[in-house]
Amino acid sequence: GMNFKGLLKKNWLLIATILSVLLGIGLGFLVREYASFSQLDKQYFGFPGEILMRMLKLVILPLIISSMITGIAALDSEVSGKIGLRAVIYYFSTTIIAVILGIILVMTIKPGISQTAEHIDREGTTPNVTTVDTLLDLLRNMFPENLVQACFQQYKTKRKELEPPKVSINTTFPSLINISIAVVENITKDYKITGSYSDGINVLGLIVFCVAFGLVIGKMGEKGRILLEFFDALNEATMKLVQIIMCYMPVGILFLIAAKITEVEDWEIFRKMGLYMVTVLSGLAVHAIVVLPLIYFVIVRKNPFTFTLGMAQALVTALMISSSSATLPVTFRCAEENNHIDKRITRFVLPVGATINMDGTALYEAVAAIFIAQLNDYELDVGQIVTISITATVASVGAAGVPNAGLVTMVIVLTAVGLPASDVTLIVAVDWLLDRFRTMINVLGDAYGAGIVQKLSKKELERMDLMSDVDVANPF
Ligand code: DAS
Repeated sequence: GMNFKGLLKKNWLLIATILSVLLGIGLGFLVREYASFSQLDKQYFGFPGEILMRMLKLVILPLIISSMITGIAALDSEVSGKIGLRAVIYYFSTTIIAVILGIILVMTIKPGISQTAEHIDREGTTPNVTTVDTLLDLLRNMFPENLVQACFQQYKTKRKELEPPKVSINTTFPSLINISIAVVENITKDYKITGSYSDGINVLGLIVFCVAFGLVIGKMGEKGRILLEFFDALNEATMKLVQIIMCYMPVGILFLIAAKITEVEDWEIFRKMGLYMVTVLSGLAVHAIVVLPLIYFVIVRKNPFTFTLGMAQALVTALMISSSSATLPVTFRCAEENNHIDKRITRFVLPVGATINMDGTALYEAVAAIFIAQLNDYELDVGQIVTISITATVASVGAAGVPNAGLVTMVIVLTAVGLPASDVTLIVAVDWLLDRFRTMINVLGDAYGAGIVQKLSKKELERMDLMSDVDVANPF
């Protein structure tokens, strides 16, 4: 239950956060107009915001580990399998709906047709990775070879361009052997695949490990209890820490947004890219206001907008910091405290969702790819549109919950239909803005998922409550 004081405090925080956004925008424009800042001073200006980001990122690791392990161990494996399956079905179907919605909108609005490509700067290169590379990396990251390393690095395939080899075929007597050598060399000539690690928590690997670990602990009986108690205490302590960090949030957000506004260099780009942004934003809006609430209403039979309102603090946070991973602590609090979702559900559905369920990103990737095709006067056939749907889904699963991740995985979608990967540069300029909104929808999708999976799993949860001699929501 929630007392009045708690309710007041939460609303106070939300009001303070929204006020800090408005103040930040005001301050940003004031500083822009009246202060002459050098590049270096700008960095100092954003410093309080940087501290907020650091604190949020700091708690991700203990939060994911403690919530996943206790969440899984508290469910018996048959039930957790069912809940997991329901979650995955929800993630997948809503992502596909988002992609289809995006495709319909971009094909109707046609933002890329009225513009001409000369307006846009086409410089720059992007890393050369294929769909297969990304899929394999996804699997590799699910099975980290080093658990400690997984806490700060993830595996990423890089391709290094090589000098084209000199293929010499004896043209007078081309034997089968030297023709096949030439073919093999031709296929492998351009790039050397180099495995490497890059910064960023390997959330997927940690999740896989925690699920397995939680299952094992749940089966261990008395001995497992010690570990369970430890992780449960860790979870509670981390959430207390989150509560403290959230008090600092209005200050951090004020400076984050103010600093961002002083940094924007080219407002003109917004006029140029206006229709494209309208397409993405209206798609995200329809998904958030119509699609998700409708699914929720049909299944849960409760007011979806009360649910969305309950997530407000998490949504504002996502909008401001454009990272679903870093928003996770706030998502947890809103889902559990305001929307009263069972901890056994949130502990599982939210961390996994923050990593693989990105409706906003999927919608954005589909729209952006077709927008780029339109800019290039490139006619897409049905097969290519299907390819875009599939790769946009893969790209959204593969994107980490960090700022601008979707822009990087965009390369997969473009190369899959033969569009130049370097065209990502066309949409870079406005990504800092679109990233915020798609992250907000990513977070909202995770929260709705928790609400829906809870409803679908009502029977199992009740049965567990009855059957168990201990209180399962709090097994200690
Ligand atoms: N901003 C990322 C997120 O946290 C994903 C993206 O870049 O699309 O959701």
